[in-house]
Amino acid sequence: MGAANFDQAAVSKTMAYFLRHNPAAGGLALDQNGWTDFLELVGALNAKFGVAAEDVLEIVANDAKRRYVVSGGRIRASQGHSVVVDLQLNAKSPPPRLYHGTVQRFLDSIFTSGLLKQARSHVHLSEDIPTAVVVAIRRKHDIPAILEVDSDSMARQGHTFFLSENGVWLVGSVPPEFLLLLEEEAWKGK
Ligand code: HQG
Repeated sequence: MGAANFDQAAVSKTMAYFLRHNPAAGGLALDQNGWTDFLELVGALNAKFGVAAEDVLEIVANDAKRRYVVSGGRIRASQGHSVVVDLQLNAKSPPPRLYHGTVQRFLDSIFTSGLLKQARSHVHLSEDIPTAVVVAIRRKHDIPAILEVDSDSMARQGHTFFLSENGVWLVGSVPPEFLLLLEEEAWKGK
């Protein structure tokens, strides 16, 4: 416990890879709702990083984005999958505006085709600008861009929104007419 003798970020990246994208790489299988046996995941991580169950639980508990849920001896990622899973989320009416962090070099394409889910199962949106800024600046070598989404009009026009267990708003796509590029003054320093 405490000062871990393994790289927590590296373990968490591998957890995300197994639980969202490639369970077979860890000798794991996800059920249709995205769950896998917690101790089997620990076994796969132990083989790679020498971690124990309590280390993995600590990573789950400390995860700033609450990416993982442990329940009934199982674990799953709350969102971000590229493999097909049914998270059994209920459709939810969104707040009037949502935000998406991206980078400038994608903007031409985004304003032509809209926001597309790319490799993931949904487009990811946040309720607040600071979260979108964090998403944008993680692409370190690019210039951040923050988009405001008119989720109010989208919902009125029949687009279905979901809220993940860890507070990420999910939607299938966002057509360009619902997007507004925010001026830097609107988000810089937030
Ligand atoms: C962009 C991380 C060109 C989109 C983050 C994004 C987030 C387009 C990229 C979470 C496009 C997809 C999700 C279009 C969308 N043309 N580019 N038409 N439509 N894009 O990683 O939202 O650490 O799949 O803007 O912090 O960046 O993994 O999505 O830049 O919360 O938990 O295509 O992933 O969280 O990239 O990130 P991603 P995202 P974790």
